[in-house]
Amino acid sequence: MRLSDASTPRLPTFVARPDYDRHAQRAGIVHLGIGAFHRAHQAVYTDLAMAAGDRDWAITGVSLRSRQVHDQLTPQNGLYTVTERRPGGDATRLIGAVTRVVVAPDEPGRVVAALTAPATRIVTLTVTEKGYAPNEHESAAADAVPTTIYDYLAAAVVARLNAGSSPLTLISCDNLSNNGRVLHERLCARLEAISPQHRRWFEQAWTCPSTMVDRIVPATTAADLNTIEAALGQRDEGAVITEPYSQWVIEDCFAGERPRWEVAGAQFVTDVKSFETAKLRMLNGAHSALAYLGLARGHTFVHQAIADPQIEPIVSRLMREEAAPSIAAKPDQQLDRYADLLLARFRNPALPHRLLQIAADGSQKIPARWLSTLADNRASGRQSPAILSAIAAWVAFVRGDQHQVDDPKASLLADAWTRAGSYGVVDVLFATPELFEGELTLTIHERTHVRQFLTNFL
Ligand code: CS2
Repeated sequence: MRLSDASTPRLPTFVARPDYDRHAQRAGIVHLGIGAFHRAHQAVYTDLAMAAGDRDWAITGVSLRSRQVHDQLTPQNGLYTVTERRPGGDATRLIGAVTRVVVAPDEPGRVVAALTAPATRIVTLTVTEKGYAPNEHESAAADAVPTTIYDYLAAAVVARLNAGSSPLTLISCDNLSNNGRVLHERLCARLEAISPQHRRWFEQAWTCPSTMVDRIVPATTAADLNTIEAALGQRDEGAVITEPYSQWVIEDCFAGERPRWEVAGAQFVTDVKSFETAKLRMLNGAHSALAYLGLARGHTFVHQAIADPQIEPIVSRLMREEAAPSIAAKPDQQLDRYADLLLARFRNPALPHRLLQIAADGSQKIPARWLSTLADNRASGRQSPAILSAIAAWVAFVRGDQHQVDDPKASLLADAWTRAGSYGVVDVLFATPELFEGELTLTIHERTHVRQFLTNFL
């Protein structure tokens, strides 16, 4: 039996479920990039806000590329379960907030219609770091078929102003520093090329709060789906598995109404910067280091890599002695305690998290995770040997002889190896602006260190 509206009465009683009339809710949110992370994070907050009495915040999920989530959720009327893995046992909740999934390349017009609908007040995005790459053709005709987030959002600005509809709040939920500002600036540039009048309205009335999002969500495996099916007595093709921990810190600047996400623990603050920098540099910085150091030493999962006595001290140092001193922490932000909490989360053996999943898209991730920490430390005269060693593990990884390199710059990286070999590759990657620019390149001294560390990984 497949999970659906009709099957929910037969779910076991341990499954918590929405008690609002989900099909009576209008869609107030359009989400771009409906992957596992959104389903285990923002959709849960919205579901809990509606369970607490908020209305008309159903989510229209948009897949910008593949049909997979559509095919998983549509036969299930948008329903899916979230299972929190705890050492002491699982907790499962049925999520009712997603009522529709649209595949953008198949039906771009429906995506624009959802963004333009008067009931829509918020757009959330999880499109990964590479999803924010600026449009290569800023001057693309306004009536061309949309493909990027900027195409869709610009079309929404134009259509909403022309229809006299309300402005929207656009919330980036990706691991980018200043995610709201990046989105705002790049969308402004796109709009300017279309029409200065629409750009002005966007700047005056729409908002792009910056956010810090945190929850570890490993990709669901076929074995996970079978385990969940055995527990539920029903097949849930859209199931997601995550940790109990969840955090969402949102800059409090909304263009209009919002759900009371605080009922589910979201924090609204005037400035997310210190939360965001701590999360990117400590959690994500440690994660990427675990990925490349761990894969180099033959591990598969995060909890195995953090248990390796050759790796744990490097990761611990990276968090406590390299990242933490670079963060302008708030008085009540205890970064040492934060590092302890992160180590405990990484050690959770109930949630196997593949290092290869984290290793993907390194060229897009390491600027915010390592290179800006390194630049700040350099400017303050602090050494960053743990980061330099992690960089060496990344350089070895992108050679691609042990694992497939899943990265938008994979061919440029492979090329650098072919052209320069193990002696010159560090210079090609870190001394020319092809990949990383400005202060994100490395000094001669730092490159020498990386080259020395690299010999350990070859
Ligand atoms: C991970 C993140 O895949 C990755 O790059 O570092 O997805 C990480 O699990 C989340 O940011 C945790 O909030």
